[in-house]
Order: sequence, then C-alpha cells, then structure tokens
Amino acid sequence: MAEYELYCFAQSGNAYRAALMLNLIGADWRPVFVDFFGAGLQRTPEFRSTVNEMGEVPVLVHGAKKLSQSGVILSYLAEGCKKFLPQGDAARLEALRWIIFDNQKVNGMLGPYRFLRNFAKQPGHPAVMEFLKGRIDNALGILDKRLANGPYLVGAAPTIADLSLVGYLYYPAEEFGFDIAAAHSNIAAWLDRIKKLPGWAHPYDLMPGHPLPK
Ligand SMILES: N[C@@H](CCC(=O)N[C@@H](CS)C(=O)NCC(=O)O)C(=O)O
Repeated sequence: MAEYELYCFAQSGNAYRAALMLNLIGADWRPVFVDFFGAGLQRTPEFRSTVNEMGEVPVLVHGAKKLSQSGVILSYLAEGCKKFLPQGDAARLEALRWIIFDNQKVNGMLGPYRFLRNFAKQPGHPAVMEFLKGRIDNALGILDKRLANGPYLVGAAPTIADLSLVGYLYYPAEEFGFDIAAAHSNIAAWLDRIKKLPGWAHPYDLMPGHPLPK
C-alpha cells in the first residue's frame, strides 16, 4: 500500500495542487479516483461521513489522517518533508496570503468558469460567465504583476504558494476560451520554471479520469 492516497480526478485543478506536490517531493502515493462527473462519489452521504464532510476533493490520506483543503494538504506535506516550505514566519504568512487569494480569486474563479464552459449539464448563463471573466482578468493581472518582481511568489525558490497558484493554469487554453500564458508574460515564464522542476507532470497525466467518457 502506498504511503499517501489522494482522492482526486484529472479535471480538478484543486486536486492537482496536491498531486503535483506529492510528485515533486517524490512521495510514495497513489490516486483514488473520484468519479466526479459520473457517479458523483463526493455527493454521497458515505463520502461525507467517512472521507470529507465538505463533500470536496482533494482529500489526502496519510496513516490515520484524512486532510482536505489543498492549502492544508500543501502545508502538511511541506512541514513533513521540509520542501517547498517558505522560510521564516514572515514568508509563511506571505505564502498563506497568496494561497487564500488563490482559493478565492484566482483558481477559485477559474475553476467554476472552466466547469461551466466544459463540464456542466447546462452551460453557464452569459451574465454569470461575464462576471467570472471580469474577476479572473483582474486576479490574473494581479498575479502577473507580482511575478514581475521575482521568479516565484515568495522568495527566490518555489514554495507551496506557487504550487497552489498553478492549480488550473496548465489546462488547455481551449477549455477556458482564452490563453492565459499568451496574455500574461510573467505568468508564462513562471509556469515554464515550475514545469522544469523534477517530477512535474501535467494534471491529465498525473490523475485518473482523462479523457472523460463521451
Ligand atoms: N478550496 C478547496 C476547493 C475544493 C473544491 O472545490 N473541489 C471541487 C473539485 S475541483 C469539489 O470537490 N467540488 C464539490 C462541490 O463543490 O460540491 C481546495 O482548495 O481544496
């Protein structure tokens, strides 16, 4: 049995943060496929009572521990292996600040936007899509500006803040209907830097469930 198990599926950028971290630290891990778009395991009372009461993926299982929220999972893994850990109290708080901004404003908006464009039973209402797109453009602009100051979000080396922020950013531009890297040169260069880290893999290669059945 692998040391870590990760409840995940290929289309989830939220889960990708944790899967990528596990791969980058060379952990002994295996994915547990959650058939999000089919059986919807995450919606079942059993999942909510035994895996995650919030009904969300990712969930990391490590021994008797079950952790959810990708920011918590990233922090837990970084503390354990001392990799991608921001150095010092100020840097830890700064990383947490970016992780919260990411969850709410960057991937927190990109995820639903992409879901409504590609996977929802009914496509998103144009007014909803327009609202989300405006929020996304604003948040990506803030991220791009930040990345003009240095190679990574916090300090000179990659940290869990970077691994959180890349959550949805490697998925194909067609899924968004706009090209994030082409429109944001600092984000593009940063994505390339992270892609070069040993153990990097694309979300569709790292987690099960791609492509979706027709
Ligand atoms: N802030 C959470 C977001 C997790 C999340 O929204 N996951 C999605 C899959 S990509 C989910 O399970 N959604 C189920 C739901 O919202 O009911 C994290 O970073 O882990």
